Amino acid sequence: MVTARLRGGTAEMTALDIVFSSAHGAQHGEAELTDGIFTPCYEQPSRADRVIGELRRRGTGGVTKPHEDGIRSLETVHEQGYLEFLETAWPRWKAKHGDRDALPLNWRAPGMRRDIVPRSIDGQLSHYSFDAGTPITAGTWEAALAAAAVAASAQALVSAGSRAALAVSRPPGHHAGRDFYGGYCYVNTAAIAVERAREAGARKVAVLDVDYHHGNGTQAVFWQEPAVFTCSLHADPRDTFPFFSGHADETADGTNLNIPLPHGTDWQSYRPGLERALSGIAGFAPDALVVSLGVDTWEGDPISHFRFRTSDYPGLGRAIASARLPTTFVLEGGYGLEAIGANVAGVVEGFESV
Ligand code: OKP
Ligand code: ZN
Repeated sequence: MVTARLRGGTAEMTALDIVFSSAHGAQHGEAELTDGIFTPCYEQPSRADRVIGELRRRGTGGVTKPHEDGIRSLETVHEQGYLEFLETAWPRWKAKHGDRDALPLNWRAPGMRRDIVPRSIDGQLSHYSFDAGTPITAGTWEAALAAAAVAASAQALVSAGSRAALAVSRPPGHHAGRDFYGGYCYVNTAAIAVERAREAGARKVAVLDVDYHHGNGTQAVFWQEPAVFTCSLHADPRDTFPFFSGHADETADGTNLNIPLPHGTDWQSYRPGLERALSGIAGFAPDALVVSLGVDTWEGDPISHFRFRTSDYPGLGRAIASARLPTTFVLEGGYGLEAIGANVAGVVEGFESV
């Protein structure tokens, strides 16, 4: 099949490889702090269940369970001390405060110490997090392990010769850094895919982040890594979370490209930025592409302000396919439950149609 593609053949259609684990459901947070009140978590199990349900209904691809090891995959990206914190945070919190989700209550001000990790679980939550929207629950570690394994497995299939794969992973990952969590993200699944591709021999890898929010975690993970080009289109951080990252002048000596866009951006006004991103990627000449696929750009998304229609997503997939690279899609955001499945399916089906 790879040969047919290199010849430009169209006769053989390879079905998309989809990787999914029902263990994502272990992460089921109760509430996040939003707009001054505790609101039910937008990042909830039905998101991935809707996506996999729609993909199965359409027959978009073959669905497999992860075959890679979660811990080993996590260790390629995250600091050991951070992973130890993440694994033990829930039992330590529960022993101290009881059976309710763990949320931080304060963060350091500029100039305060960051070289000494607090001893108490409360201090450690503050030390390793950057928002109050990302609860650590009884199932966070299990779900994070599964998400890592799903992302690594999707990449392993692509590295073994598949044209493309989709990691239906949850919780999302692009806000998580080597040693911090926030923005509904605990472990950086896209970064794990990048490292898996490099292990398999890719010399240069590009990340294209099309989630509505800036992928600050992914940018931070690879900031000092010239073999990985990171690129994100997102709502201008002057207006939107994560607020302190995602500006156009963050270039990392040419290996990072940020394209901030105004609220109200629709598919037509998004396209020139996407073309810039794709030329940036082409100029870097990577061996593989990882796409942080958030569909919170949808017009009905409850926490976002772009105006993509469901019928626009196949065009996004076709544009990504024009990069002509082995491609691993990793699920990020998208909180409009009624459309998340159709929007994700639209992207990967558009990609497959090219
Ligand atoms: C995660 B991903 C809503 C506040 C939301 C956190 C957003 C995290 C998005 N009022 N704050 O990039 O989709
Ligand atoms: Zn997002």
